[in-house]
Amino acid sequence: MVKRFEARQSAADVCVGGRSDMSLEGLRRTFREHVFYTQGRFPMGASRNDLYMALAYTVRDQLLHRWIRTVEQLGREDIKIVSYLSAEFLLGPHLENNLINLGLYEDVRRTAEEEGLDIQVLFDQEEEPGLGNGGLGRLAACYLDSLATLEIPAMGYGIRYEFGIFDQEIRDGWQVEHTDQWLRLGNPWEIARPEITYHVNFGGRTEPYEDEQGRYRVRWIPYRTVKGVAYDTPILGYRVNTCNLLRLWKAEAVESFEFEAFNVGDYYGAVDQKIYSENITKVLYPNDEPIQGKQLRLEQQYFFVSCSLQDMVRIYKLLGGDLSRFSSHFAIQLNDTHPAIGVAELMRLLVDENGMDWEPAWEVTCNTFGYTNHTLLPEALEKWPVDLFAGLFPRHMEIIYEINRRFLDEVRNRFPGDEDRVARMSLIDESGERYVRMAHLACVGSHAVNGVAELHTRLLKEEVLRDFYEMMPEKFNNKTNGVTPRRFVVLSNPGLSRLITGKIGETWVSRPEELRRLEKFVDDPAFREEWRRVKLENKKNLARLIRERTGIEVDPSSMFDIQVKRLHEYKRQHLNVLHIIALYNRIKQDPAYDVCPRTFIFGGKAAPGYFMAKRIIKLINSVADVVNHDSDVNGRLKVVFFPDFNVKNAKFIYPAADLSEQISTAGKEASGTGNMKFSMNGALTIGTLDGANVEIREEVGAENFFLFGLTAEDVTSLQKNGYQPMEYYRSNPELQAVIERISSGYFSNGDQELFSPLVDSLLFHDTFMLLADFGAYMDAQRQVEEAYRDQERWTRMSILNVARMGKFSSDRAIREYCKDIWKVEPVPVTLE
Ligand code: GLG
Repeated sequence: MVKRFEARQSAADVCVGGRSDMSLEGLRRTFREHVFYTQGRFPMGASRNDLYMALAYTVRDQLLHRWIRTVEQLGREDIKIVSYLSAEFLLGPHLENNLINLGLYEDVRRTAEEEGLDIQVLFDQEEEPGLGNGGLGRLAACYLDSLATLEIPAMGYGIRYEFGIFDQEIRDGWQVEHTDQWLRLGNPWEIARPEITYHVNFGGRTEPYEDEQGRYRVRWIPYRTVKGVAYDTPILGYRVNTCNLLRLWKAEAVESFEFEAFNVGDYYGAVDQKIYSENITKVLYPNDEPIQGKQLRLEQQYFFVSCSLQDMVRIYKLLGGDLSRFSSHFAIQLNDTHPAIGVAELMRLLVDENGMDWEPAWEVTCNTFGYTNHTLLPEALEKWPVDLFAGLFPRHMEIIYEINRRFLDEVRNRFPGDEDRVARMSLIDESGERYVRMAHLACVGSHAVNGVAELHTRLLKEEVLRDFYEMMPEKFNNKTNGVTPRRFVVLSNPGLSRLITGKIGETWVSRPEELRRLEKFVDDPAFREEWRRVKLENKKNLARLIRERTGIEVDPSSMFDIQVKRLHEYKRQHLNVLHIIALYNRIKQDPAYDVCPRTFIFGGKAAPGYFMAKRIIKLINSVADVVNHDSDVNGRLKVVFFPDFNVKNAKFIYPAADLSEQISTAGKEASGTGNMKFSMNGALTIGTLDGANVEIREEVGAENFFLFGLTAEDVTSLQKNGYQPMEYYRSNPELQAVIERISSGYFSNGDQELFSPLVDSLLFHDTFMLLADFGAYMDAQRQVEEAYRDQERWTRMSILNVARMGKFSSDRAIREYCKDIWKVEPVPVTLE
């Protein structure tokens, strides 16, 4: 603080002609300096990693000036800051993205070339920070990109997992997991802030006391304390100076505390504590759904939430802010219920630690938080056993009981005599073993609750959160997801980006609504020709990568039919497989059958403990083995399971797709975001009326979308009336033949057991109604084939998809959050 003035001066000094010099000469000099002074190598002795690190530092130097200026802005009292709390941030590699946002891509590529380096090789060297499972974590990353691009002062808060999502290997057709060691070679994108630390408490008991004014107070006497250390990553916006902060917390031991309180003279005991403490941020839980009852997971959640809230309170107090006005300085968004314990923690900080009375503290809390729900699956609603919760957080448990007592009074007031409703809405589930319901806590403690697609929000209001909607309809709103066109078009699909920019200029990158201007070129045959050429190039690139990673040869002129996403029964990768087998059967029956040549590409990770999902991976690979080597098929169909799908290799996958598979059971996928990434890259969608598919279809036009299947309403009523998968099976001979192929052991060297769990589940339960949708899916695939055979028609549809996808930019989504929920405005950053 004291040094502020001097520091600012020296920042300016450093930036003139120093490492922030953006000229080619300056970049080259900085790069060489980093090879020597940072990596400690002569150019001759530098490894590929040394060169990558030096380049990363060269680019980071360009960010720092912007970053420091932005952080200074965050320290202004008169602005409002968005705080995005998320247990996951699936960022993907930084280097290429930062080059694009800085506008330095070409210069740096050329400079590297002059130094004799292939920049792609250096991009490849970067380990991606896989600090998320899938859509939810990647959404958080897209939102950080958009917040910075829209010049919104914002911070992301999360966990610095030492091991992110596991690396997936496919061995003998099965998924094998390997630890993700992303920090092994160092992380040039983060700056450790060992001075910014907080203590986080666990366990113990509470104790009432009287404060100086004679007021009743409670203090928490914890059993154990862990230290959180801040690690900061700069998040630069596209072609702006705003460079926001992602602050991730690492857990460390509070050594002195351990020695004094518990382990006097017991050195090994103290080391035990160290290991225990550090465990908290060791590894990301590799589940797409909440992990019920795992203490460490709950500790992770509280750990990062407590550090983050303490950080905000500290920042606010530094500014001289009065805590009763906290919500005018911070808008906190809860990304799902993972950080929902923040509601109780902010109350504790305000009431216990800062002497506020309950009512004003509650008002501040509700005005501060917004809650985004990401799921409709009832089993995915997070709840914690009361015993576990109270054991770890005795004070929070009391606070939650008090919140609940007051809240249920209101419910009783509004709905007198309706004790069923009271039980349904309670923050505590008392129907059997007692649980804390995190979604209820989040709803009650927030001023805004949103779903992530129109259909999803409607179903939240009608089903999952219906009671809450009836009582406080004003809180509910929809925020359809979006994805950043910087990473998912500009970075991933340079060919298409060039083609588009050549036609309509480059403003579409920050204003994708302008893509509409492409529509007028749809009748231009030369443009369509170019469009196809770009797609073919992308397919060739992916074909090369597939050969490298799997050894499978695929034909880039065949239709690339792609499904990449987490493996989950509701996403129905196995419905896709049923279609493949049906086509295969037709060929086997008549080798002259005129099938449209297709390459089916799958990718995605299964939760390590998810038996069925892993079996589906095995099935895909087993079908691939047979189909790819059958001489009757003769290469017309190919099946590929692309291993280790992640943000890094996604950039080769979305741009190469002709067809995007979005075939979840209606009413199960909250939104989906992969659906958007495909369509923005010119793939056509075959999909159900689920999640954001509904809105994508509305935007691109029903005639440019292959729709099939049950609606969410159909699914519900079928379920109610007792769904019988067998009926569908009996009435469809093609379906019977497909199932027979699998259960006969045809794909498993005669082993009839291997896939029987899958087959039995389909025939006797079929929770996700594959059999009910099979016929409609086959018909829709037939239409796909017809359309694809007419390449001119297909290209038109593809162009229109891209032209009409503007709505699904995360910039649009973030603008809506800013206006409706956070009430924040852009604050442009100047570099003096
Ligand atoms: C969830 C949902 C997705 C959604 C994503 C982001 O399942 O449908 O697109 O969040 O809102 N767990 C997820 O990935």
